[in-house]
Amino acid sequence: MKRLLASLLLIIPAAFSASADNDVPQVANVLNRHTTSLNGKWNYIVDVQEEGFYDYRMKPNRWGFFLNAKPQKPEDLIEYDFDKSPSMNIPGDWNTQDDKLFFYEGTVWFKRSFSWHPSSDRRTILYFGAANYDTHVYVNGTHVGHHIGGFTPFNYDVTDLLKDGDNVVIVKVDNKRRVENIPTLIFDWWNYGGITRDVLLVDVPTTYIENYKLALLSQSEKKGKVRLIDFSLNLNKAVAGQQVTLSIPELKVKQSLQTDKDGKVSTTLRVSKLQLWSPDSPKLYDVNLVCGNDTLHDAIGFRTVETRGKQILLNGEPIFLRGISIHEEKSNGGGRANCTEDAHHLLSWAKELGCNFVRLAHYPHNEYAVREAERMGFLVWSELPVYWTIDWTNDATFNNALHQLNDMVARDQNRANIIIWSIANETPHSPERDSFLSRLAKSARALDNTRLISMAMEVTSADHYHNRLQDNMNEYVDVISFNEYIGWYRDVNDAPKMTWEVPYNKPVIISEFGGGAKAGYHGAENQRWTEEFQERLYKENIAMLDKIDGLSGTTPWILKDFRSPRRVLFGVQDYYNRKGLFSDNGDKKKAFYILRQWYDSKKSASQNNNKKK
Ligand code: GCB
Repeated sequence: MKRLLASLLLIIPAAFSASADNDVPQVANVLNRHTTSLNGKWNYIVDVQEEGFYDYRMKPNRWGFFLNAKPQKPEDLIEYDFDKSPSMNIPGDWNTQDDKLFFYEGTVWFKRSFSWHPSSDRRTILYFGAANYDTHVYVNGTHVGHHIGGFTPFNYDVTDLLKDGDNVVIVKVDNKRRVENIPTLIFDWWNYGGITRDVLLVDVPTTYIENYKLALLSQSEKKGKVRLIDFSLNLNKAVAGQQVTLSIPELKVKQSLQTDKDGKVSTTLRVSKLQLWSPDSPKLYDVNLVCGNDTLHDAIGFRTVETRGKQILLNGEPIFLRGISIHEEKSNGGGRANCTEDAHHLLSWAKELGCNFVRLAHYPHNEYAVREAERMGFLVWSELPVYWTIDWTNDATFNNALHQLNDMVARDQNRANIIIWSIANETPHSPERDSFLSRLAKSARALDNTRLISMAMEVTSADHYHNRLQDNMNEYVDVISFNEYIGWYRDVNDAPKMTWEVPYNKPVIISEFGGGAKAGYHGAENQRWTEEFQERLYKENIAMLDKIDGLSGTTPWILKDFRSPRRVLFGVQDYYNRKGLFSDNGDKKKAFYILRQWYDSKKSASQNNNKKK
């Protein structure tokens, strides 16, 4: 018995007691702070059996990898050495950087050394833009945090662990799919593993601005030509009496406020001659914040978004959202996208298509992408990876979703272009799902009432050709969005006979429709995988959808072919979902021109309407 107990102890992982600490507040707007990049080459060790996770005190000849141990004497046995291991680029997924890791799902350890010279009156925050999926972080051998979730930022104050001179950060990333995760076991995109976004050391004073929000109040709260902007800010600690100065020079705003006992300030600004942000005129204002030694800059746009009956109003005017869905994948052959250039490339294609809206599916995309979309004039739908068959009754799963929601909102609440928080995609109906999603929707609304809430629903058909949308979540969302695949998962010849009924007085977005085609494969329009098949599918769908009462926008599936392990048809799919309007190499398919033509006509119609006013 004793032996059994002893051997059980040997397999306890070093950080077993550290459950995920996703509660650590986010330091917002890191891209405009004083930072030192830890991007670049990191050594890595693939650890299929979690060998590196065991504490050397329990398994003396194993030495947890987080210790970065080195033999002290010639006879010392240490069976790993980061410095002799290969390296890869961070940020970057491991799947496209090492052929052996293309299909790998499991643990990889990463190590990076850096030199540092601490200064007594500053704090250092170690920031990760994202790592997919379950991450442990160690600095100089000490465990500093455990984060779960693959698409949101997290950070740790590591000041007290840093030494003058050489320092080591070691990160364990595990991307095994698990039933209780968000997303869960099955999803239709590549499970890119690794440290997929920036790693930065953020330099801040001991008291610093943690987050803030500037939001234009709705049309109804407009007082003559004066517009009202709500401003709120919180420091990293609850200290009263700190002076915070906000200035927006172009609007002649300069305000000084004192923090309350919680380290917060809030006020409503009155501004005149405000130029609103819109896709046609994506105006951003320089905003400066100062609190003691902390100074922070941002570029912020102001707009309102509301619904009126079945219309979406941007700045008080009805708008048709000419959208497209996008995965966060590089335009040249795949791999996780992670920089402005990657985003710009994809968004330029969306511009060419005539879009004013993008659905960043199916998880929060990186901050560069959201900001680039804002500069280029794209409205954005931002989404949580609550996808398909989530473990609805698991409290930990709900908390995970809630953390991802909080982090998505905390990072992007000042982006004028985000108009929709989407809380889920194609979730099969059940009372458990309704309970989970309604709680999530309420939380989203409580966090941010300056945007619309939606989710991609499924249609439950009443009879063969008559589709009636019925979803108990209708009362929790502002916009009714649903995916439909007439022409792909159902016969394209059905399209002209189909009628759609959305029995709710809310705007409608078709969040997905589309079908696959292999670029360059031509043939008859009833021949699957030809560009002609996809072209016809788009023609039929557009004609069908245009008749839906309250149609306020569409985000067809999808801009570009993307990698997915579910898509195994040899010679055609080759692990790509082929529903792109562009191939993975950037070749336009015929359906691109059909959608562009429709969007051109929608744009002209809205311009004519505006002229008539
Ligand atoms: C869907 C999903 C999307 C898939 C798509 C497809 O409904 O929302 O993630 O990739 O269908 O291609 O089947």
